[in-house]
Amino acid sequence: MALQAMRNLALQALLAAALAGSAAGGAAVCGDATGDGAVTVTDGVQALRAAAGLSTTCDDGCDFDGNGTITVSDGVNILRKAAGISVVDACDFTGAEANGVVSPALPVFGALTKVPGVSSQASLAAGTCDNDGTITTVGAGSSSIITFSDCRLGNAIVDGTIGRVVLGSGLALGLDALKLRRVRGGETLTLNGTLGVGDMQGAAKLIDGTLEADSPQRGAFTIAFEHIVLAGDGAARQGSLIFDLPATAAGSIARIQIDFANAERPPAIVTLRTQRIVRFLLDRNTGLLHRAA
Ligand SMILES: [Ca+2]
Repeated sequence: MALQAMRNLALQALLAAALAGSAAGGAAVCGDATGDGAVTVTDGVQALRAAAGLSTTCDDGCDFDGNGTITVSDGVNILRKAAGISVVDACDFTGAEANGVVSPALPVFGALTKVPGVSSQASLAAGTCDNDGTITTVGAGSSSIITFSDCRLGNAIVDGTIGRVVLGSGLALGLDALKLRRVRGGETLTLNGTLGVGDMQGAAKLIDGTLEADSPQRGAFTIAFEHIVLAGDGAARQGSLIFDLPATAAGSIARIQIDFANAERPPAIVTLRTQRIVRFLLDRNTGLLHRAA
């Protein structure tokens, strides 16, 4: 009886630890398809569904051997883990980490299109948010200040200011503590720095410059805009967005480069601190990276 009681206590402690981990949104667990922090038969079934091409809750946690695809073998190994059988797990959570860096930053394009002279489309240039938040523009002509307050733009809430100065060849935009908060997930990013905006054919604009980014999860890093062509509809159609994460930043990722081109799913190259390269494709609708096949 005493032994059984001790086993029960140990089990409870393990369960409490697992629950605490998931509640804090902590480290992902290899084999955990449902995201509850534990690995059960349900997770194995979800992986087998993914392997069969059926709807599933799977993400990186289902690719048990970390080879980039979810197969029957992954599902079987997750079932083995759920049964308490010793198996080697090698999930690669680079995708989740890369999305933590990229997805809170992409809404900056939505904010830029609200600056007079950046987007020529009246519907985009009009100072309206998708919620009750506000965009206020003070000044006009050669210089103005655009202030965002609790303004939902697509997947993010935007707060802070963008200063705008007309130069001979275009605009200079100064981002002053522009805060982006992703609605789903709640990650935040604060941006400071200057971007140059030049005119191109039609309604398109050319954006160059480097911003200082700061996030509670990552620390400080930079985001470089290299000849990014912003189409009239606010979509990036050419150029590169490069995230440089110094050694002081948290995580295993050193650099992320998204090459926009005209592709519906632009390629993103993630370089880990180990020099290993992992390739992704960006889903423009969700702003999320998915592992390239
Ligand atoms: Ca696999």
